[in-house]
Amino acid sequence: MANSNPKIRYTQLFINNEFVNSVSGKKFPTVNPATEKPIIEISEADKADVELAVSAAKKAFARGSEWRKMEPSQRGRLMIKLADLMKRDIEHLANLESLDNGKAYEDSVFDINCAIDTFHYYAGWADKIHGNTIPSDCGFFTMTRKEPVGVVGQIIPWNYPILMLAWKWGPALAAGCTIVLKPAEQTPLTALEMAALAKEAGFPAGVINVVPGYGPTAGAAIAQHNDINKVAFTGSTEVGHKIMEYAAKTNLKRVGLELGGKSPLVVFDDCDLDEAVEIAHNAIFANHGQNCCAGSRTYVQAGIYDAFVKKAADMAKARKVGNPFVAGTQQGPQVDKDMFEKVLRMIESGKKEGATCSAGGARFGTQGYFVQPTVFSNVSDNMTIAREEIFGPVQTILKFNTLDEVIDRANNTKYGLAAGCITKNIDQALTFAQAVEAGSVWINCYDAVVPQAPFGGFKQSGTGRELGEDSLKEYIEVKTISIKVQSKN
Ligand code: TXE
Repeated sequence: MANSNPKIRYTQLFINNEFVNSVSGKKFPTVNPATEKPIIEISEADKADVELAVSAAKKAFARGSEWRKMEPSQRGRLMIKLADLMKRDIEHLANLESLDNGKAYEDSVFDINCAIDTFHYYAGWADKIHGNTIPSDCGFFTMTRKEPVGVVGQIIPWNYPILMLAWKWGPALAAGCTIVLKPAEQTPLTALEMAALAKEAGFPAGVINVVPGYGPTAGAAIAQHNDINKVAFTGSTEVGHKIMEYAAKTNLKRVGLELGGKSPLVVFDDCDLDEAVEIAHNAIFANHGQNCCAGSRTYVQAGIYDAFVKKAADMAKARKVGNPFVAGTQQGPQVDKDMFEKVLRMIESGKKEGATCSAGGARFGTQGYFVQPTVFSNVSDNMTIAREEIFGPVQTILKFNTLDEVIDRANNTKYGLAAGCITKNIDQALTFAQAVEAGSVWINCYDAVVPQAPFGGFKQSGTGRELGEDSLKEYIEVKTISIKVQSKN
């Protein structure tokens, strides 16, 4: 049941299966975005704590360790156990998530169920990661072995705290890696709770370590650490550039990046208008617009443009904004003051640059980081709101005439995370799907993200893939073993 005052059990770092204070003794507050008030103080990790976490993870990965000797199927069973514990505690986890992040309680429950599905999916992989025997030249018997990359660093954002954790832990644990995870400073509560559940599930000490703290200190220490063999990062494109640089300047660790987007959703005039308006609405307003693959450029064909704008504005005006713990709330606050102010700045730029504000356009209420669901029409491609990631509840609706034209315009961005189109014409849909530069393309739907299918970006939306078999590859080294044979047969 929704409860805006859940008991917070863990506020310290989690290293080697123990909750400990940070070396410096420093703490930082985590803030409730619905009230702007601090919730509690959390131990703040920096370089010295990352050092301890990495040595615990290294020890847990050492040859002969309990984790290295564990049967692969048992790794899978531990993940199933973790998923079972999440199910047991789903209400508590959802309350912590909503308190810390501001998303509606029901949305937190949905995210946690997706996280559980992710663990189930990767649990099934644990004993199915195997190499090949290869018919090789020159009289060798050749085989490949797939081995975990070792200690991995994982830096996650605040928009889907538990879900991003599951996307990172799932493939890493299935592959047999050990983990140092830094949650976002805005939302550390559920990562610490998940650490406790991992211990209860039976993961050996050091396999999972959680170090809440800030990006330039704890995050950078992870990305620069010479004993971390891979870093997986989800966050801004700006910090993505830094992560690559840190890796380049230290040990050339493998880098997986899932970054920003400005994803086009194209609505053709043969669509069912009401259905299209609803898909486009959810594509941008879900999670308050704080979604890397949000459909943040809605391209609508000229013939239906005016009717679409009217319905989209009506739907935005009807969206229920408010207390995340009240049933029926669709939109809570933006995650923090910085994001709130960024969204309001972007709204002002839309007005200044000449777009028509068809709904919303201001703060919602007087307390908490709430923003009115906002719709801009008559948007052109060169406006700031059409080029930059807003990461807020702001729909920008652009007009187009032809398929060729809209493909060019959709691709005219540094990003390439996702794209969508709504049409009854299969040729049109497939032409668009093949031509658009994006890691995921959704036809007559949006946000169809499932554990089984890869997710990730073209261009500056990232490198590598999460979810599906592709994500596993990011946590695996392939070793080729060749044996000289006496005679070929
Ligand atoms: O991201 P940051 P912020 C986009 C979105 C948003 C903007 C800024 O447009 O408005 O980014 O958000 C850690 N070394 N996305 O400031 O800073 C940080 O502590 C190592 C898209 O929150 O990238 C946190 O854990 N780590 C996105 C994580 O990086 C560093 C989700 C994300 O924070 C670091 C979030 C450093 N130097 C924002 N600096 C998506 N792809 O879903 C920060 N961090």
